[in-house]
Amino acid sequence: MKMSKNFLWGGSIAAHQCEGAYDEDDKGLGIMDLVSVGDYGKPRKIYSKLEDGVLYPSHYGIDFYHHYKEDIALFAEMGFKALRISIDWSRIYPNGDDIEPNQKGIKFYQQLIDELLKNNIEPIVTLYHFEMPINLVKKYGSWTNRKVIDYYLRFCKTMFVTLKGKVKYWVTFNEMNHIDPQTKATDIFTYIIAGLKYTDLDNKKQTLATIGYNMTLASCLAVRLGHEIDDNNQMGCVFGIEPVSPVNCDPQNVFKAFMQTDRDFYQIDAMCNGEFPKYKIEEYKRIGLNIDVTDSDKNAFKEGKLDYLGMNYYASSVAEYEGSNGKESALFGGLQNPYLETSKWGWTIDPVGIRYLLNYTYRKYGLPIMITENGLGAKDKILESGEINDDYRIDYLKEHIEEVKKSIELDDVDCFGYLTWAPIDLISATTGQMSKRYGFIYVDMDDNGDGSKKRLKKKSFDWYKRVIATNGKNLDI
Ligand code: BGP
Repeated sequence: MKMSKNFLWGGSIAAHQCEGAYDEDDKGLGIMDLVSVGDYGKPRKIYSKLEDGVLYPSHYGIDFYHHYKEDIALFAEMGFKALRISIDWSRIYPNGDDIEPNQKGIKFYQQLIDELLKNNIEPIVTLYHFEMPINLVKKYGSWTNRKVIDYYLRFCKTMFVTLKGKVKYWVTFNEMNHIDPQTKATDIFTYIIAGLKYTDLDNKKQTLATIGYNMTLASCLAVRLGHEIDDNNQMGCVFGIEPVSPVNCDPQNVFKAFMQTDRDFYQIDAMCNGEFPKYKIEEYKRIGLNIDVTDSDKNAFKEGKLDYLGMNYYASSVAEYEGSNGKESALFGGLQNPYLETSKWGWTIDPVGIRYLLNYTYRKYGLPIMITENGLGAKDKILESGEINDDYRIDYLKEHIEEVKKSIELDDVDCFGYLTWAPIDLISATTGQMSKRYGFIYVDMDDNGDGSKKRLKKKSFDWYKRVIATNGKNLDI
């Protein structure tokens, strides 16, 4: 297959990591507004209410709320065909259960989308990127409660109607998939997904299973609704997945690796195959968990199938095995691969993994796939000349794009877009740091939120511009 001339080159950002302005224009408090900055290897601290003297990076982000025109102009200068943004639910329904939406929040996103369209950039809109009004957690228990699905659909409907005819590509959820009752859960992952700390949960396994089910169901209902409101809508969901290798060819280890790679695919199965997978229901039963699949849920799975899949890819890992004492991989658990390098934050760099996943997923579902996130978090240095030579980032992206191209041109995977995380430096989701930088554009701010907020082009800026201009043909530094 040839690379389409309409291939969507661009980048991805998320509201809580870039907007700032956390209490402007009647925005409500969102779950990430209560999480502090972490440090290398140390998790972010999660608070139950705002406390004086604590630094909450979502409160300032990179002030995209007031800089979006300038930032979009820079993306346009790079030739972006697409930008994935997220809509912060707590700007639209500050408490989540409000009857009427907040018009000021709506206006902001209308202007943002108009600005993208004016610059010929296709907006790709995520409806839930770790951004839930905290009130829904406190009052209803978050996704453990089916009422929250109704509030989510109310929010989705508002956005589908508001942006009808302007937005075609929707993402129902970003990475709902890191909370499985069978694997080691962490506070930060359950919190960013559902606003709940793992260690605080009663009946942990059942709660995780219920959340996983309810969010999957919510996605299917949103897909159905999106199609009802506009049949031009292309409905997708984004998963953060990684290939897991066996430590050796002992069949037990090979099997473990398969099961760990496949861990989160039950949700994708549910969203693509028209029913919640029986193997998962049976697995839950065996470990004493119960999921109530009602007749109306069954219809939702049947009628809410995805049009495309979004894939976030950063790293791969090695399956844990009996007696393993290898170095833990820093991302979704598992072990580090001794054949591969890691980033400064311990994420294993494995370009071939992206080809593996593209093939695996495409052959399983036959749906078009967009790479919705891929990138390298690194420390950048401004030289005295003012230049920022981020060759390491160019190398990472180049090696991954090469594998994406092979997937399309040699393996015939229908991959229709590649979005980097993130085209501009912003707050890290897992650490809250500003110094974990991903962008082509440097933002002059430090981990304390201090700095001029000035935007500077890194070396990778011109590189990516050329990649886009040549539709991926010229990847040379
Ligand atoms: C993905 C999230 C993004 C982003 C990215 C990088 O899982 O969807 O929001 O943050 O990971 O992670 P981090 O910011 O922790 O380096």
